[in-house]
Amino acid sequence: MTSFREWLDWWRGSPPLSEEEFTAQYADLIAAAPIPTLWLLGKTGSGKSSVVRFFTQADAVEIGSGFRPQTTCSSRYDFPDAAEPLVTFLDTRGLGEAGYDPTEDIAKFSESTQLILVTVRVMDHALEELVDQLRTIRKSAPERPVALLLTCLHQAYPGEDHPEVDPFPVDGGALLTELPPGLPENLFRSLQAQRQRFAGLVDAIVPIDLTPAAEGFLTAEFGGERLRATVLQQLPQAYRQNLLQMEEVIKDLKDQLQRKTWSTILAASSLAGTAAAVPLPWVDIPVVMAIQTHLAYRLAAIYDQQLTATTWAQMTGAAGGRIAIRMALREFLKVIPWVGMAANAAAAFAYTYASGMAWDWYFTEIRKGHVPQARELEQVFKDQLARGATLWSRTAVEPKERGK
Ligand SMILES: Nc1nc2c(ncn2[C@@H]2O[C@H](COP(=O)(O)OP(=O)(O)O)[C@@H](O)[C@H]2O)c(=O)[nH]1
Ligand SMILES: [Mg+2]
Repeated sequence: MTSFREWLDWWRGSPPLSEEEFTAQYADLIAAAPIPTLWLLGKTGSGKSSVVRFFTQADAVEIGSGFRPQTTCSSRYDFPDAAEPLVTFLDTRGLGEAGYDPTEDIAKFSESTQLILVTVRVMDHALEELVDQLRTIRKSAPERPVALLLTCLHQAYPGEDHPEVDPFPVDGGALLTELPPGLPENLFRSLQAQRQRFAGLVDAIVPIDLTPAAEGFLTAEFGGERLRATVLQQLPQAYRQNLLQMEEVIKDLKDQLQRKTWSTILAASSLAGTAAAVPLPWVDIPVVMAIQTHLAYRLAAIYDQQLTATTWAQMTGAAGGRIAIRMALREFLKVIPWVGMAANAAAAFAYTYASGMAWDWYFTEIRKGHVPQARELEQVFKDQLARGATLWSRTAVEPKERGK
């Protein structure tokens, strides 16, 4: 199955999976997918939830209710949801508090986390226990990167705004070996002390101030770009793609409902890409079709709409017909320089993305009282197919790196 054209033909003609087959393959697929898992360690109030909010734009209530307990001191938050996450955060609140023993968490999370983010208020120097626990955790997996986030910078210059020009580097591997000149005295001394305290235990140091807009600072996400750059640089290559796609597609979305549906579409597309890219003994391409079907039902549920036989027929006409396939070929040959499995992954991603976005558009129009025509639907599908293909080629790692 090397030729892209062959693959598309076969994909279109393959029989659908039974629900049991799907459930079984799906579990393997989720396990194989490069879904980044960030382990947040820090005292209560040090900014862990603020980091989750920064990356997901989910509101405090959504984040609060989304956490699910895992161990005595840790819980996890899957975005956009636990069934098909794009990114997962582990929150370990016990650190720095008497009696926390990291052994249980090390055993449970060592295999499944690719990056540790330690959150510390820059002016907090009661950190002996935290440092001890981090040392133990670091020893358990020395190759897993650790970034130290120094939060609440403004506490070093109370009553003042952040400097107009951010004095710290955006470089995601910075260890602040040279502090920029002209810092407020308090901040300078605290940064120096933190740097010494965590020397050898962290791979990057990131000064940030993620502030609720209501607090009135000029820059609400001071150092946000630095945080993003650090996470992207420190994560293993294969795990970056979801975060890059989130940045392109949902970062600036104001509409909460659309943020929910678009991230659900991204998660499904990403899984479809994995299904085509990672050779798993018994996960096969029909699972991609099943992912698309399930996605349609999930979107319908979010929009509180019914999926009728008529809407199915309309959508299949727009997304599954000869024209769509020809369009797909043309679009992919333009933007996808890869062949074989890598091209198949791109196709599975873009195809799922386009069908999800077409459904999303359909439900949105229905809500507005407009019943979409087949031609309109076809146009939306075509546009989104091109968008999906571009999105993939801009964010995918080199094929040889995938699955590492
Ligand atoms: N100004 C400012 N407030 C912060 C920062 N980090 C956290 N906070 C605030 O401190 C409180 C606790 O933060 P949270 O993220 O919930 O900490 P967690 O307990 O570690 O999850 C919240 O009111 C946040 O808005 C920061 O960098 N700057
Ligand atoms: Mg929290």
